[in-house]
Amino acid sequence: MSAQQPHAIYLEDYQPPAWRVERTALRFELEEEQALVRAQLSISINPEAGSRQALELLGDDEIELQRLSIDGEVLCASDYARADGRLVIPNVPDSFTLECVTRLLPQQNTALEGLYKSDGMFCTQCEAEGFRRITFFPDRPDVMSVFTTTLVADKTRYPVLLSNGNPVASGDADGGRHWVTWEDPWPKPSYLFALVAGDLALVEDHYTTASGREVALRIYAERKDLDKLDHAMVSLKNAMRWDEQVYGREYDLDIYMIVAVDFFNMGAMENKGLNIFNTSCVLAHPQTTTDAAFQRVEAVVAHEYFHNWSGNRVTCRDWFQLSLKEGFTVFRDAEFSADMNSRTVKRIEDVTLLRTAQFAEDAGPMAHPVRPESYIEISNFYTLTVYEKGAEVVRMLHTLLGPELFRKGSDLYFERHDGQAVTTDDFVRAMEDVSGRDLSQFRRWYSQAGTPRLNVSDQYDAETGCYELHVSQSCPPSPGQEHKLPYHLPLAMGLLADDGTELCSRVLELTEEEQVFRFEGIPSRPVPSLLRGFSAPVKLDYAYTDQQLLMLLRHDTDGFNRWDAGQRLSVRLLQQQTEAWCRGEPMQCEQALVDAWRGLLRDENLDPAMVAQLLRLPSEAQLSELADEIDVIAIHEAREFMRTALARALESEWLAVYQRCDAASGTYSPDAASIGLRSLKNLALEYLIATGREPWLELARQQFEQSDNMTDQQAALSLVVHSGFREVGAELLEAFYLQWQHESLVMNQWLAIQASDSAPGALERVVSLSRHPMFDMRNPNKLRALIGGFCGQNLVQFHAEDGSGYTWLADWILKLDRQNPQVAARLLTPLTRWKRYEPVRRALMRDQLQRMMDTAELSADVYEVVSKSLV
Ligand code: B3K
Ligand code: ZN
Repeated sequence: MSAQQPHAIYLEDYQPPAWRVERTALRFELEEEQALVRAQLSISINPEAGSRQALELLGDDEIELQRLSIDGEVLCASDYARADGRLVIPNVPDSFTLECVTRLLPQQNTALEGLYKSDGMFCTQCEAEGFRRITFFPDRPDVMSVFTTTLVADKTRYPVLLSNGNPVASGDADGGRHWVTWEDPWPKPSYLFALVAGDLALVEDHYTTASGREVALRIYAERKDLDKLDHAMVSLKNAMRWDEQVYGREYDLDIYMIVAVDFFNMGAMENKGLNIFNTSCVLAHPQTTTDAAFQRVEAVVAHEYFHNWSGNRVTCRDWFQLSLKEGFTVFRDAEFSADMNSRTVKRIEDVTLLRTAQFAEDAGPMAHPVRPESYIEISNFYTLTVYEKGAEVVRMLHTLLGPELFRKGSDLYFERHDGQAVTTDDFVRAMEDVSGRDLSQFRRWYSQAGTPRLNVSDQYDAETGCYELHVSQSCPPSPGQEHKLPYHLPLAMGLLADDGTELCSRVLELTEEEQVFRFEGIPSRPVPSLLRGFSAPVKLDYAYTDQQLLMLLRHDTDGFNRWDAGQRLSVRLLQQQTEAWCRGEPMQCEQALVDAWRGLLRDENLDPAMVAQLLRLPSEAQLSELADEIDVIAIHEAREFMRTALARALESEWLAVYQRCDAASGTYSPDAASIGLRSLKNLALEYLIATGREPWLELARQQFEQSDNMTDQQAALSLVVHSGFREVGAELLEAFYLQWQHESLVMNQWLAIQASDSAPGALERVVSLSRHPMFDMRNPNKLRALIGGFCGQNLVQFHAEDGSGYTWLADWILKLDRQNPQVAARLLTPLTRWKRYEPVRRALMRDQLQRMMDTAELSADVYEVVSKSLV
């Protein structure tokens, strides 16, 4: 148990800030041993606050306060109190300038929050509460200030000095140092502050906005990575154009900068005018980057750019409102990616993530509403629920209102709240105001946690031609929420005749616990295609027959539901095999499925990207989420059995498809059509390898050696490493290492592929990799590759029956917690799901949680996750 139990913060306790900070002038003296920060804050009383209060600034206990003055008068220790991350000054005038000098040790900052060093360059991460590690400030998003920042540093080591806004002055200083002053005219919360100092190279381009404003676009990285920035630049320009066309939003500064850093806790950060990116989300080159990573770069560059409006110009009142900016921005970036690539494939990928990981979160101990009611450590709430489910909630508004009204609503929201810090309620109100609709029941999506369940049954009267759908909804209890009220949701659907003809398509609105929808003039008993496009983040049950699913897989006009029909069928058959395996009975592969897949493989008119999605079996993680009680081994065995059976039964089809796609792929290009061809080609190779036959091993080896792009090379590598061909796997790993040892991001993949290898001896392998020079425990990307790869992608081995995987993870968490609590808490996720497993593993997982709980001095981050998991 930690010495001092961290306490929770509640949404209902929100109070407007007592003080405002109109202007903030910062001066950073960056040195090798330390950084000195002088902050001058123009503070005045907030007329909107209830009553006058003492001035309270937030500042981490670790920072050294060197001097504090008010209007030039230095304060002595008795003039203020400093404790528990706060600095309280009781006697201050109504309006004054506070000056504060702090001393920091960025070189020792391993938490990567606040000011820290990444590979010799200074950089910052302030969201959510990093600014208080730099200086004392009302570090909360509803205090918005105009920032001016001066950076002073050695000119040779740090020729590039960047901060938010525009550079307004610069010059040389004594001792080989230089300085630059940046001014950001837009008031912003402290979480959007950023600085970078380093020896960086850049690519530069420019963009002319719709209204004719010229914007310089600069992407900075280490010199060796200069050839990997083109894709990010193209993506940025596409995103800028798209936001003008689709949302009418223009960029508002003269410069837009992105900086790539290797040590970063998450993907990227939308600091005003100066985005800081994890290298993994910005660098891209055909030879070193996979298609998936190319698409991720495009999506993340767009996401951070879109935040300039949904997040920066209009920001969050408090951190409970995080989904206001994140849910909306994820919805925006998903639509952007859908427009740039294949809409259906993007939707399938997003829904798969939601169903696999967000549904699991919703069913676990950390379940929380899209707008949480309380938190201990806000970093733990940058979750799939806030981001992905939050985006689904915005998507439902889009569906309910239709595109025109939704656009009117977003226009009103941006106009009404420009320059303000607001709430999810304000967002919904804008949608209500333009549509005249009452969305009060819809707001439950923000306040109730858990994944709702829809139960659908139907009735058909052949004489009257009347068809009825009976829909009931419910939502399971979640921590602190025993009973849920019914949701308001759009249920997009269609009716198909037996031969696949579409009889009608509609969006039904659900508001009641039980509802009946009637359709007249239906000539014969139809097959319903339900929840088209995944119109709401729910689980839907309807007693489809296998025949009906096969018909939908062939004929549904909704591409998403075609895929979903196939998934439902695969899930059903896999669940049957899992049960057979548990009973010790032989497993079987349904001939109807083989025939349906053969049809898809032989149809050359289908979109390869879509076929690749249709022929992918649901993952072990997704099957686990769907299980009543997770039996990791049974799921693995059933899936392997099915994969091998489908591989062997369709061997000649897989080969034909492999050859067809290979012949059709020209030189590498990351466009949607080429990506689709590669994805089907590599899926075919996966099944060929799964036959266990030697010729296909040679085919994979050839692809590994001859391909001109990382997508194909890495696919071949991982297929061989994860196959029974152990010796060749080891050989390819070695060759890959020798080829790419100087590319850190490629080496992360090399670590992840090995970590997710489920063959016996996996724990020994990851233990030895953790001592490999390529691994660096201070770098979150390496941690995610190795520890995340083992615990999240290697389910059979992580869940080894002796509990060794759990102990290994807990050991890591305890070690990492002292270094980087945020990453430690995140890596802990697999253990939080302990209640879902069978009794033996359940107990072993719980033991490790308890062991962590009994450890003195856990960070608030890890404490919150562990303590909530043990309830
Ligand atoms: N807003 C940042 C996330 C910050 C996470 C802080 N722990 C990236 C994004 O969502 O765009
Ligand atoms: Zn975001």
